[in-house]
Amino acid sequence: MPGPASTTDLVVCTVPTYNEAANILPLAKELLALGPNFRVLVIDDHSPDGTWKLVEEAARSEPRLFLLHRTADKGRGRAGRDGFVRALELGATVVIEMDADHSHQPKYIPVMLERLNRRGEEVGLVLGSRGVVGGKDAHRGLFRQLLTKCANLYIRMMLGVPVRDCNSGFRCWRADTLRAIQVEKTFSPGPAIVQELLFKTAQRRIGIAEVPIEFQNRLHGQSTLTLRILLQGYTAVLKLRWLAVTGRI
Ligand SMILES: Nc1nc2c(ncn2[C@@H]2O[C@H](COP(=O)(O)OP(=O)(O)OP(=O)(O)O)[C@@H](O)[C@H]2O)c(=O)[nH]1
Ligand SMILES: [Mg+2]
Repeated sequence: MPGPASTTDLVVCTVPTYNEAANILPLAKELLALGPNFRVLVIDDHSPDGTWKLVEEAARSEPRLFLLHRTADKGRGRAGRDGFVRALELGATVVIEMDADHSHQPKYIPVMLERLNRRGEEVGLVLGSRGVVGGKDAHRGLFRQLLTKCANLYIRMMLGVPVRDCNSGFRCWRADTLRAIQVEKTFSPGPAIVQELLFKTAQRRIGIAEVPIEFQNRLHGQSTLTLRILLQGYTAVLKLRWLAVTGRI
């Protein structure tokens, strides 16, 4: 069933942060400028660089900016889960999920919303995708691009999800989709939340569309991606397959 027009959606942009002090406020400003129906929810895991303090301070004079300051149970996946739950509590009809480091450019959000709400199509999730015609990962080194390609191939084979960019953390969710996949029960503690939610959406046969995006390198700060996290990602996908085979998800 097509959703309401994008102009009537309450769009909550969820942005998990860990040491993103140089990135977060300019990004929040850009997101809020997309329209009066936009809210920004920053989910910070008590960043040592004080990201949460900057957001807390800015939120005092900006009623459309919200902070979820987490001090326990840290991790990208847990922060993402709590962010989705809070976004639904805020009354979101559409939830955007994106990184704070300017890799995901706000200019694509209206395009993603248009795709989500296109008449006559049943789409419950739109991915900002590097894997479809027009999508680009050009600013990344060859090695990182190769890693992404291998990971995509592996995930598509293991999970059978019908999309080209299984690693995209730039996504536009219909609130009903998040409720249907019981987002509050998300169990991935780390970045594998991206694949867990994608898999659960595909399992329920909810329509998934991809719009091309040009992925940018992070503007400021350091990546949280390590070899350990990368390997954990591969085992997390195996675990998802196993849980599905044994009928537990
Ligand atoms: N709240 C919270 N956010 C996190 C955590 N780890 C990463 N993030 C945020 O999640 C987003 C993605 O993390 P990145 O470090 O950019 O990881 P990546 O995009 O795989 O790696 P790069 O492309 O190299 O930047 C960023 O906005 C981070 O600040 C965490 O433990 N808690
Ligand atoms: Mg990043």
